[in-house]
Amino acid sequence: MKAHDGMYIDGAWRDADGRDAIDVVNPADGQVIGQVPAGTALDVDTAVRAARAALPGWSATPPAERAARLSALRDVLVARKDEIAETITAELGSPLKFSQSVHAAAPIAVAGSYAELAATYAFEEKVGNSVVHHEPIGVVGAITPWNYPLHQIVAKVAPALAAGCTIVLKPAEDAPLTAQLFAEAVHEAGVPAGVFNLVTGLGPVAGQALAEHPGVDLVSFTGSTAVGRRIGAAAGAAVKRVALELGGKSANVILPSADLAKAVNVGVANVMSNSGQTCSAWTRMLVHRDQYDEAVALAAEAAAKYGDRIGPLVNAKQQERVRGYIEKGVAEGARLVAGGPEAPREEGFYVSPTVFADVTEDMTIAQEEIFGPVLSILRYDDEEEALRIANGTVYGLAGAVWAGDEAEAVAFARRMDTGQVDINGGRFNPLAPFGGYKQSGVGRELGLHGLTEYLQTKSLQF
Ligand code: TXE
Repeated sequence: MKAHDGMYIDGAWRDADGRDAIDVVNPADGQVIGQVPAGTALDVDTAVRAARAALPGWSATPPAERAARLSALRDVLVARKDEIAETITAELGSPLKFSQSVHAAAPIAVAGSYAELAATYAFEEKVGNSVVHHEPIGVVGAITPWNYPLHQIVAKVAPALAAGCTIVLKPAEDAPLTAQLFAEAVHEAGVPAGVFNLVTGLGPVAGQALAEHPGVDLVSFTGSTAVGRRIGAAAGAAVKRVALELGGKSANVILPSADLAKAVNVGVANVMSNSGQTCSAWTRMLVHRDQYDEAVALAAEAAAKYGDRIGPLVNAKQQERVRGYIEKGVAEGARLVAGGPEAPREEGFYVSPTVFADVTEDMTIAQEEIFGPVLSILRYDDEEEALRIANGTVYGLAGAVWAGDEAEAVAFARRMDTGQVDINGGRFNPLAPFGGYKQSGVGRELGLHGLTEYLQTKSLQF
């Protein structure tokens, strides 16, 4: 795999201050496939200064020209789609088909949507005797995770560019090659020097330096709740804007009138997709008591079909973490009906697709984010109990409702404390806002709501 040994700062690849390197490992076989520099606080500072210097020019660039750069970026991503998919498969271990159809395709749709929004959004609007200007917030510090490595980057960088902000990105240490490829794409798209900058490095070093840099006006973070909490606290102390996209423990509520087999099969696929490393995954399936045994049998069968076809987890630490949760589920009395803590292969960081039945609300596996291919199936007696269980975690990122009648599902969804609900399956929509209720986060990504995260308003009174 091609790797740059510098940082992309001010429009060029430059030597890093940091002398240490980060090994990039293919989790499917544990082989080192490249190295990137581990940035220091000085690397971050250089990048933030470049972003600040570029801010007056980019924020004054007409939205139509910003839209043209975003459109060019989308075209470069389309042209390099195969390379993107191969790089993500090498870093993340995801099956190539999934890398093509999801990891590479979703960011293309998102970049395209912001090219359009930049061109059409009313950056000035008349309100009574005032004109309200929507101005860029300034320099954005973006910190992204590895689970959807390109999508998470584009979901921050595209709206920031559309808004007229400049950016310093610190991507996840597990997937830096995808970030380097993205920096090449930004360059190829003709985005001016300094508008987008990349510093690879470790979270507690480069990530923390970026989050705490006084030259950063908005920190946009996606990752663990523990780190998000710290970043939020630091931003609060500095009175600076923050957007946090954190964990989830989403409920898949199957109402008695639903097509049970479809709801269970799609539900299992949702959890196993990307080896369960999806913050919005429907990891708790809620089934009515009368249909419970049938649902468990269907889910066990569906999970067993996955066999060893799913990809590995991203690294040994995540594999250990997920195994630990599976062991805890067994110890707390849940019934294993598919999979288990053992890996289906000797090589690579795999975990078998796992399904637990007889899961009760109080169990750890029903409350905490596992971030692996593990589904918990819970029983409910009536709709009120289903709702109480669905809303009974600290999270509120996503969810699903299935019913024979769409209106019935929508009525239930309205009462869920969560940021996004798929009705009878749902489909990805790059224009729909995505983000959390409760401890799943602060702020929204994608679409118009994602754009306004990067804007601040000024009113002129006449
Ligand atoms: O996350 P981290 P990890 C959850 C999921 C997973 C767990 C741990 O449950 O099992 O988090 O994953 C940077 N200051 N999610 O350890 O550490 C880090 O370098 C500033 C949910 O990978 O939060 C990376 O770029 N930045 C999730 C990013 O934060 C710091 C996606 C995320 O890494 C930092 C990923 C610090 N002190 C994990 N420490 C989702 N919401 O989709 C780390 N980072």
